[in-house]
Amino acid sequence: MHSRFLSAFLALGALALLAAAPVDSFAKQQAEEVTTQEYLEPGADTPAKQEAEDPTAKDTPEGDANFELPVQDVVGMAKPWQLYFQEGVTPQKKGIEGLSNYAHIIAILITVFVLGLLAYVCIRFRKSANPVPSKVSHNTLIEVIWTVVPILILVSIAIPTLRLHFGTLHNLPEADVNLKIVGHQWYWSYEYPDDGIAFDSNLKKKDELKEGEPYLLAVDNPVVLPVNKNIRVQVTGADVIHSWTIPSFGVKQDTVPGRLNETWFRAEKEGIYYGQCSELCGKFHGFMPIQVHIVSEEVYAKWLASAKLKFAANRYGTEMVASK
Ligand SMILES: [Cu+2]
Repeated sequence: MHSRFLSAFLALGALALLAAAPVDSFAKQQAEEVTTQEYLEPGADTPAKQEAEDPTAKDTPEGDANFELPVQDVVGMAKPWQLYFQEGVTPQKKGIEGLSNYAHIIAILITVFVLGLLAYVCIRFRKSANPVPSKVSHNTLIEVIWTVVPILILVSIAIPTLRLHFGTLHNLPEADVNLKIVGHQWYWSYEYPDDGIAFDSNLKKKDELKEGEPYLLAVDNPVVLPVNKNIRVQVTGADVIHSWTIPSFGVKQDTVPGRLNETWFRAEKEGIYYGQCSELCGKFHGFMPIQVHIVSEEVYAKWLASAKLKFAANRYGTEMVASK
């Protein structure tokens, strides 16, 4: 009898708690919102209020949401039977090509020199031509030469390497456009903080490809950037390490969770450029390509206006933040 009474009492209590909980948490949430708002800007209008007063204030650019990017040549893509690099269109990539050529010339000269020496020794000092071998085992001058000359060669490679590394690759000039890139398993998301645009970029499936678009390289939402402008790129990872790479730009930047890495580039030729994630990041590592359109300033302005409409739901400070 006692236990039945007790369980009925408990059930009633639980019901009361259930009924009270939502009301209580809602009231709490509202109270919190008010205090946060007041704490940030005492007496200020809420964003919702401002929008209601002036709907055309700042967030409705005059753009065409259906704006299509003009057809462009594909510049940055590997071709069948291609030798050497993909075409370089940034100062970094040109510097990398120059350094690579220089190091290769030195390597070829050394290889030819050593091969010549070996051939000379084999022929000149063969048994029939040189029956009594020399007993010389030390020659100070030669030893100094074969120590000093390689040091000089290495220094002559190190100097342009360091100049390229600190002078071009990591010496950020003043940025015209900022681009934030987040690597996800397995897609990229891009943010244009200057313009409040944010969107995801996913691989196009085979049946989504337009004519001529390469499978495993084409994406649904490509990155669009202006030609001859300094683009500051900040990258981070959402889950594991990825690497944002465009061979034609000479850019390969690891996206590390919890870290903001930075690089820059200035593309000097309009066109379409492809790249791929270059850090093994899981089972769909090969399915998160990168597509960049380098366009004229006028096209870029039109694209920006259209992107603000197209990706309006991802706008900064509103839904995008709230949904995370
Ligand atoms: Cu990846």
